Amino acid sequence: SAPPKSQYELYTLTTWLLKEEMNGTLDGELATVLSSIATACKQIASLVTRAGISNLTGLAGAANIQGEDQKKLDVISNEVFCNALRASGRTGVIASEEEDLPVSVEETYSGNYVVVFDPLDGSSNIDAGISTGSIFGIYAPSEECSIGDMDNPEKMLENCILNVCQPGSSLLAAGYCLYSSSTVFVLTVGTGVYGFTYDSIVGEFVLSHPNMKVPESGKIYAFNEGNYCAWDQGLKDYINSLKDGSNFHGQPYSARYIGSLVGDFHRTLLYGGIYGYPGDSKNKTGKLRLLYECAPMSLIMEQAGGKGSTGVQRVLEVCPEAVHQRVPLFIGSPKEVDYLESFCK
Ligand code: P6P
Repeated sequence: SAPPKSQYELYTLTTWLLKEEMNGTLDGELATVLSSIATACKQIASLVTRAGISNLTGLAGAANIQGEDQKKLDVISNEVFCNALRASGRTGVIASEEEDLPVSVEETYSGNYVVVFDPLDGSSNIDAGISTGSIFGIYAPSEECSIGDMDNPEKMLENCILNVCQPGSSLLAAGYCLYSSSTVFVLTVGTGVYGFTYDSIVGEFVLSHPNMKVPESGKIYAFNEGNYCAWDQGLKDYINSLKDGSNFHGQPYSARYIGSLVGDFHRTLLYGGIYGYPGDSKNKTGKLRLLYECAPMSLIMEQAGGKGSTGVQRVLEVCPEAVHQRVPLFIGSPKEVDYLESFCK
């Protein structure tokens, strides 16, 4: 019979990765990449928590390719992620919201994984101490093209772009780390969704949310209604039906909007409902980036029994044509996303 459970047994992220590896559902090299990402998130959690007392709030004085003013912690978090991925020795190419172009990693000696990430999403909330998060996705290197050799930089860049521009359906793993009232690392490797809460005393992510499943339906919607006037009529009708109760629930929804995708997503995953960032008359494809925001979050939501849609198609089926391509995103409980799509057809 199984030995009595020790009161001191700690089920950490490391334990979980080792068990997935032993079950044959996770390649050891990929486990190493995930472990290095978790270390980067621990470092970022500490930086974010102490931003106000270590002169790390405010702007960095530069803008990224998105034209967004970079916060100091955007730049530092990006550096933390890149350092951790290089040090893993298993990463071939990285693409970041904060990097204009994908970067090939010379230090690779095994694995050669492609990692896409938003190192600190929602950083405009930093100075106010409101939730932020890191988002990542991991692909196998593209069979069609190896990264190539250093003496042909143009060809190498082209191959790097081809390696990162893969549809979300090809993701091997995806996850995020929420920096909020607690620090929670949530990931999927294709066998369901698991959440680990950071225990700063031990310095480990400890399993707190085994096999997460989004409720079939919920009563909360998260949209920035400040953009209402720029939305198309179908979307206005949809939002109005949530507010006046003329929806399939037969009663009004509650509105919650943190302005941080990771915070709004995590609440939606746990409580149900829908988060949306639609396209509008100003930006037809919306604001969120397909590669390192919408696709990883859609894989997680689908693995938890939910849906991630552009309004007209499954996010995971969209094949990126550009690294920083944007798509509209509607993500959450299956019933809410289906209902939303009925207004977008
Ligand atoms: P808005 C943060 O900048 C972000 O990318 C997401 O985290 C968040 O959900 C969204 O943009 C907020 O955008 O236009 O509502 O402020």
